[in-house]
Amino acid sequence: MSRTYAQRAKNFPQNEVARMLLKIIEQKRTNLCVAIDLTKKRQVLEVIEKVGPYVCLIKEERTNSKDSSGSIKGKLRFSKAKTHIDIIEDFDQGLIDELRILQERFNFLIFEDRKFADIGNTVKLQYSSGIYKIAEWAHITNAHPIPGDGIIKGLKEVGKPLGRSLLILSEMSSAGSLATGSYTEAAIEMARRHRDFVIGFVAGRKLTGNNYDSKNQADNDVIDNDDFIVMSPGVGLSDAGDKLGQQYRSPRDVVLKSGSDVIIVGRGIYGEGRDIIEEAKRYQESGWNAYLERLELQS
Ligand code: UP6
Repeated sequence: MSRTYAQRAKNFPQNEVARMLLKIIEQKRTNLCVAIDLTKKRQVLEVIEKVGPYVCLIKEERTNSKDSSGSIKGKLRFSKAKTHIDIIEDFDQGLIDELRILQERFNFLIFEDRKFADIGNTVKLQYSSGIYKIAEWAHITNAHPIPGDGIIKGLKEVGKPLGRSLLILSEMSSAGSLATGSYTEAAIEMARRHRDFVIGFVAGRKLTGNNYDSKNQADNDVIDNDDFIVMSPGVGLSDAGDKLGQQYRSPRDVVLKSGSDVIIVGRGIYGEGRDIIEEAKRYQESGWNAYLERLELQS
């Protein structure tokens, strides 16, 4: 039974992206993924520059832009960026080139939060083709399980030869989400059938092994042959939610009480009036301390 991020790398023998991510998290001591939901390429690059030292992953949204940052200095230490590439107004290959340079220079992974949801043949094309060619640059993307196994098979045909990985959306953070109960259970089974490509879940809590319960320490371990990386959105320290159904929990709740592995934070870091660097530090510390506390509980 493994507990630390580094120990768990061996649980993903078929998936280099998972091993890389776990190693980066441990090296940089951060389980923070920053979700960059901004509409201009320049804004995206500026946020990456600021949060770099504190994140393990950047979640990107599709952006277009010609201007290059040109001002990226120093050693960035994030392991993951989450994007939504299709919200970027000035998307062009220049952004992808910039992201690639940053990624190589500062050692982080990119998660395109595409949330694929169509039949296998269609998602294959959406993943490989069009303007964005997501498979060419995103280490990780994600899919809803609703179409059935075909969605994973289609994405796998494109992504696996390129060494890419997939997360399954088995729960959602928004109020009234239908992704609960037997839907979530079926999503877990689907992921288990495709361990060569699926590395984890977007969900609010640990879903495999014994359910995580901070009061019941015996149940906290990962089962090595059923290990998945859980990434949780809906994380905020200052707000309870937004006006459109988003619901926030603290990093401590998510990582310590619910046993999640990566916190995904967007507006909590770069929302209006926020000091991006200070907020990134605050979330990084909060997420990492919750993980250390979890390890202590387990020992
Ligand atoms: N996201 C959620 N909830 C989910 C799945 N994904 O919020 O169940 C994504 C959103 C956004 C980010 O698409 O990119 O996580 C959350 O951003 P926020 O911290 O600004 O609310």
